[in-house]
Amino acid sequence: MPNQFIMTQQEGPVAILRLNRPDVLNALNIPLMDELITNVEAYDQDPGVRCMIITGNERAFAAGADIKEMAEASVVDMYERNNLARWERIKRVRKPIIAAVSGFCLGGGCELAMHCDILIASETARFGQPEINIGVMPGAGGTQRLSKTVGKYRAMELILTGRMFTAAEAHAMGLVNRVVPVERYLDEAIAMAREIAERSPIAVRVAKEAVLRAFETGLSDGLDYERKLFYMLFATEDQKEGMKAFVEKRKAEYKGR
Ligand code: DAK
Repeated sequence: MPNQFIMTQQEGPVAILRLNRPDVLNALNIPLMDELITNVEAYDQDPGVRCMIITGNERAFAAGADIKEMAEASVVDMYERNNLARWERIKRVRKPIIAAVSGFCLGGGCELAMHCDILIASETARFGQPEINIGVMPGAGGTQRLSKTVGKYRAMELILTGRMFTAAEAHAMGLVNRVVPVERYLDEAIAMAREIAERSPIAVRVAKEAVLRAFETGLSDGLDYERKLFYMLFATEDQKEGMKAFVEKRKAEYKGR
């Protein structure tokens, strides 16, 4: 079925997914989320793709979940929609995802960006978890991921006041990797995605898994997990190729095996 709310584009090993409901600042309704997930999962399976970018437009990455879709919902409606299952599927993607953020990145939009692995922001990006202003609270991991990223006290202030914060603030708090002029935020994300795509795809996926494990477990278990994955990589052709290429002073050619 053709996409309605997601535009996709592939540049070599980099897949770009653009949220596309500009009239409502890319508010994340269920059809958009379903399309996003279908496309992300397809790219995750596609051996020609090594890194993904999720982006919006200059005015908005996404201004949150679609408030109009939720406004009249009952608790049973929310339960039956089972939205969390959708977010869980994004969490399970194994290839790296970069969020290229400009404009509003609010509520579920900010949570979507935090589901990604690296955040590149334009100077005009505005982040926030404003759910408190409409009588609710973050529901797609915001209270947990923001707290783990920026610390308890900053997260409390941002979630309890719902105020927006700038890209510079987000960078200072460690939520954003780089802030660049608005003309360059997507190019910067593509450049970084290309850099990642040159590495061994299997080592990249396994390293992502190991880093994410740090958010789920204690240090000893995490170190144990890391060690096993590290040993596992010695069963790959890419490990042999990477180390051989270093010794032979040439560029490695990784196959993801
Ligand atoms: N939902 C629906 N429509 C939205 C929207 C949103 N989140 N944000 C903006 N729009 C629409 C506006 O209604 C307006 O539509 P029309 O009136 O033209 O039809 C259009 O986009 C342009 O917006 P504005 O006219 O308001 O533009 P401004 O520049 O004046 O203001 C703004 C921009 C971003 C400050 C403002 O639009 C705003 O405050 N938007 C709402 C931001 C917000 O509260 N975001 C949080 C939503 S709650 C869950 C997982 C996640 C979530 C929930 C459940 N589960 C797993 C169960 C997440 C919840 C949320 O994100």
